[in-house]
Amino acid sequence: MDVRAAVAFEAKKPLSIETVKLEGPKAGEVLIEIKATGVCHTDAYTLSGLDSEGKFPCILGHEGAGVVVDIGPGVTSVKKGDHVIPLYTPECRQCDYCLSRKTNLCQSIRITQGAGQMPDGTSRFKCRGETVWHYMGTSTFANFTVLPEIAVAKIRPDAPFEKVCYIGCGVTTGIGAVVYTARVQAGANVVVFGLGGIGLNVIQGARMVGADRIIGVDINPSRKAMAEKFGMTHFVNPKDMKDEELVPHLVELTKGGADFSFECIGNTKTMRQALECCHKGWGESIIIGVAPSGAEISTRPFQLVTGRVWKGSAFGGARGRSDVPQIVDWYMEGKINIDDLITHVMPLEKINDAFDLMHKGESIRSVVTF
Ligand code: NAD
Ligand code: AHE
Ligand code: ZN
Repeated sequence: MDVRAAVAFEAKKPLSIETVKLEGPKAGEVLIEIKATGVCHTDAYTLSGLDSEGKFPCILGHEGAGVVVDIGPGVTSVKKGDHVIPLYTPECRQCDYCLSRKTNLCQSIRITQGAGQMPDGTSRFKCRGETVWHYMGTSTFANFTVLPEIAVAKIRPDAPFEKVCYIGCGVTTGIGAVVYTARVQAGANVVVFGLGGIGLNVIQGARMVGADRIIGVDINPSRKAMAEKFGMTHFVNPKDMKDEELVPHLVELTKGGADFSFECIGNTKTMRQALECCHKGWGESIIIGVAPSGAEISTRPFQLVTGRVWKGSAFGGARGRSDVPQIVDWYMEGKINIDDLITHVMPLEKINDAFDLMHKGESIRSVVTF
């Protein structure tokens, strides 16, 4: 079939709106009509050319919501008409990783997914006769896409696509890092580096679980008001002090160090600061930000010897098919705020504006509706 998609032909170039050929679903796969998709910083990261898994031409996008319009042979968990959120972290419930119960990182299709392919090693998209690769197994910058059934979460039909698409990445990543990865306890002191589409969700997760001090760190002063609305108690702009003053200032504000810190930027320098502002003996720092391929983190090993813990979190530690429907319920029940984080809505033709707004620090989340 013909679909409308924003194609990334090469790194660092604007996306191009094209009519693309899409093959239908094979065994175990579903065809989804994408109704809305968010634009995440990770899409910009891959488009920048710094992602070792970036493969061009491709259809980016991994924060979507839509409807199942066709199913391939053997599909049992969803049917035509079901509302779904595509999962870049699938949940097969059969691989060693899923069965371990220790991680959300299902590996059943990770290799082909990282190579821009469907599980059978092929791409289903073609543009002007040329293969176009999938991205993160989701390719939501298209009005139709195919996905394995293990990579869709069935959600309630009354949830608005243009809001809950954000649960496909940013909301789940931020709130999940607090509740599933770090398991932040009530009364904890929390420091959040980066108050964008992910960090603000960390903040609302921390408030949800009853954290005490919630300190936000960002170089963009316009983030302060929004972060306060979501539960931030103190704002720190690193530009207001010398580099070496930031960590001691955060340790003082947290009365000895953070119980938990979260890095939501993707910068190796702030990753180190996030670890080092943690409390001696027990503070845990969770890396969420994606740093350029080849970048490395460093700290004095003494920081770890003296009890600080460095961890990472992908998709908030959430098991997509099991946890995403519940996060949609939290939104529908008013327990979490998504509406105020979606600062811009646009048609597919304007998708490059979403990247510009992000780079200028003017948007939290832009959502494309089809
Ligand atoms: P964003 O652009 O919306 O937000 C980034 C924020 O960091 C901005 O507010 C910016 O002003 C701030 N910032 C930049 N440099 C800074 C510095 N030196 N000190 C303090 N603040 C600084 O991005 P986002 O969509 O929130 O994504 C954040 C990061 O998380 C990206 O690296 C993205 O790739 C990554 N991410 C990871 C996962 C995961 O599963 N691990 C999921 C989604 C996004
Ligand atoms: N391809 C990149 C890694 C990118 C990355 O870390 N992705 C996160 C999700 S970011 C969503 O916005 C993730 O889920 N990682 C786990 C995984 O298996 O990819 C690179 O640097 O090679
Ligand atoms: Zn994302």
